[in-house]
Amino acid sequence: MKTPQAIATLFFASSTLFTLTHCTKNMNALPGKSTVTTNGATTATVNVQSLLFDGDAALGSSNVWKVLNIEGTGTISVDTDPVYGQVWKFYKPAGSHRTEGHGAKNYQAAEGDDIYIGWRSKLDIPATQNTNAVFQWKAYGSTQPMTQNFPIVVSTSSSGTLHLMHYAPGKIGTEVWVTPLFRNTWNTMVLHLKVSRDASIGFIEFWYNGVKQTLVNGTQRYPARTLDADYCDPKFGVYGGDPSDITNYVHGIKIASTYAEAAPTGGNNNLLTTMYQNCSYTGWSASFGIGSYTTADITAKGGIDNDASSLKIPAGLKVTLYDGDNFTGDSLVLTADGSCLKNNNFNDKVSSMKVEAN
Ligand SMILES: [Ca+2]
Ligand SMILES: [Ca+2]
Repeated sequence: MKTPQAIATLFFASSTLFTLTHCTKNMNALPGKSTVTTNGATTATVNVQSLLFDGDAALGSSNVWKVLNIEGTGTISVDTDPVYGQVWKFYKPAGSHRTEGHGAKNYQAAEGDDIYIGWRSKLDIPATQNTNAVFQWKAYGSTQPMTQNFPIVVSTSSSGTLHLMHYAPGKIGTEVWVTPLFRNTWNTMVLHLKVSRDASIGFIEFWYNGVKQTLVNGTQRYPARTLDADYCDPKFGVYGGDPSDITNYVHGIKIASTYAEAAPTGGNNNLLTTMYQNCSYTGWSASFGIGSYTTADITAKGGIDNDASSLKIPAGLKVTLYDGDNFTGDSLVLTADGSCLKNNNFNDKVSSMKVEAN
């Protein structure tokens, strides 16, 4: 009973073709093909897609969430994003404690399952506002003991980071992974879980913006107990961060048995700032991700010392320009496009630069 939303399509070797819709509940939705016998006569090749749950906002709240958890005056609504269309908008006002959607409707992970949970998120939040969670893998039920409560959490910290936490029995937290918090821009995440109450069987893997991450143990797989109490469900939104107005936009929620089907496509935020020779973004150009760049580094990427006159800076980045090499001399901080550095008394001066998460 673990794959109620699995979709299986049968491709028959003969000319017969039909779609199986209501007979999938006892099937393992493993990817790939297998041969089945129907009525003891027809042999077919089954191509089972591995999408287990689709949390698309366009499907409507009643088809995605089991329960809406709002403590205070928050709202869960559907917003229109210029790139992604309909997205979930979880708004938690200052003074409220929780605005979360408890998924996943018609889906339940079971002991031994191997699943990928993918989504993209954009957080409108003060830079150093800690939260209890912007994503939870939350335990429910009372037949079996509740020892972890929330085995896996993604949350923000007061030091301006986004981190992935695992809570072992006794609610002993470990920061499994951490990155500077990129606010007001889309970031994609995929959790790969081996779902188990046995810590020697269960594990966590994690992709951020399309890149599989090295975790706190120095490898890309963190062994852990990933199932607590009777069952665990994913929750999205905002929990905690009570002093602040916080909005978490979430899109592309999927649970699947392969990375490829769970991972949000496109729009990965490998954020780059681009420097141009002339005002209004013309002439030579050179692009830079997060990092520190000396004159030699700028030259190596196609820039020219003392020549830059405009910069494109996407939301989520802060750029500090320096007149001197090695981050010395006069400096200028920009957090948005600079169409002509003459306006900032910084034309044809840039000799080194730092690009940071904003
Ligand atoms: Ca110039
Ligand atoms: Ca200079």
